[in-house]
Amino acid sequence: MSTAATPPKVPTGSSGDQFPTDRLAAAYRTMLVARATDERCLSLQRQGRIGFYVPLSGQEAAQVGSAVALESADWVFPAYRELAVALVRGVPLGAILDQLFANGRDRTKGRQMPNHFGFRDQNFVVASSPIGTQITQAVGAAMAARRRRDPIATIAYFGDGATSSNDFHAGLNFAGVYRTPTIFFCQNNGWAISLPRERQTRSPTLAEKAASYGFPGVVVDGNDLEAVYAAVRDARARAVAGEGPTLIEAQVYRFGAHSTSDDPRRYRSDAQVEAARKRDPVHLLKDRLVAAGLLDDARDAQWWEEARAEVARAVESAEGAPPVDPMSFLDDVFAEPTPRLRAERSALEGLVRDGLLKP
Ligand SMILES: Cc1ncc(C[n+]2csc(CCOP(=O)(O)OP(=O)(O)O)c2C)c(N)n1
Ligand SMILES: [Mg+2]
Repeated sequence: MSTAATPPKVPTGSSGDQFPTDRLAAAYRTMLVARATDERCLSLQRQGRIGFYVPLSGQEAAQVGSAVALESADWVFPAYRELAVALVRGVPLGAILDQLFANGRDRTKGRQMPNHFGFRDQNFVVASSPIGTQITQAVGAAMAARRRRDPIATIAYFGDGATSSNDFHAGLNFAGVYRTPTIFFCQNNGWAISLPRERQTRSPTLAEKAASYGFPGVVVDGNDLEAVYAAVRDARARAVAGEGPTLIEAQVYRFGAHSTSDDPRRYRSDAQVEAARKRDPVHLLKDRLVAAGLLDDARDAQWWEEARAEVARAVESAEGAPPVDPMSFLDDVFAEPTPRLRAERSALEGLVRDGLLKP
């Protein structure tokens, strides 16, 4: 196993309107860890070692830039692609791998769909698969925070496809009427699985939909970490000042498949992907760091090695961890087990005792 150093965590919040220069390197290194996790998890899934994975390559700057702009007391309502947001929130990569392997350390006890993690300690709500449901939840939580005079914001992450959901309308309308402290962060990656952005809506931009709900909508280059940060910082300041919500459309591109269950070659051309890769957010930030005298090729190679080593350590540990205890399957259903649950538990005990149910 490699003994390479662990990449540093990027500090969040408590900063000005501009991305703090002294955090650029740590933000870049978080993006490398996210990219390296994608590379590794895609092959783990193909090898049958994990069941499912949702890659985020191409969306690292949008995710890291937005998450660094938040304060730790804020609440994150993700969709299912926000792995880099979780890392910035301080979620250990190992905890994410534990969920992907559904081992005995997995905080969702192996019951949740892979890649649908949530972390209470980091105010990172469990991922939402039904498109758009997290939008209304983020608005409700923001409303509650305001009633309690909690000076926080909530942020809902969703995609271009989610702007066609019922919950998008319900959430943004309610947020506009009640001026809730909510940041609507749309990562427009051009595709909702196989449905292209131009088939989603006739609106020239997604951001301008905010106007019909009575609050600002802004378009931002989602490949530009510092631009994303500034937009979210601004939206957060408005939110906690009682000025209401903001819709941010971060324009990005999904480089890989929608998920490991998808083959994007069936609906989009290699040429389109290659064109988008010319503005790879990882390369753009590398150029920025090199220009600032903070990075050279040798150090970049070392940081990549350290990112891949962190992923390797997390995979090795998660894969080697004990499995979920089958006797936990019936926990957490009711505070007091019902007679039927008690009967099912003793049947389960019998199966485990007879070796018919192995972890
Ligand atoms: C209510 C609902 N309808 C359909 C689906 C199937 N589905 C899963 S992901 C997805 C596309 C969502 O696209 P977008 O909002 O752009 O997010 P992205 O996956 O691009 O990040 C769809 C249609 C679902 N999960 N929930
Ligand atoms: Mg999309």
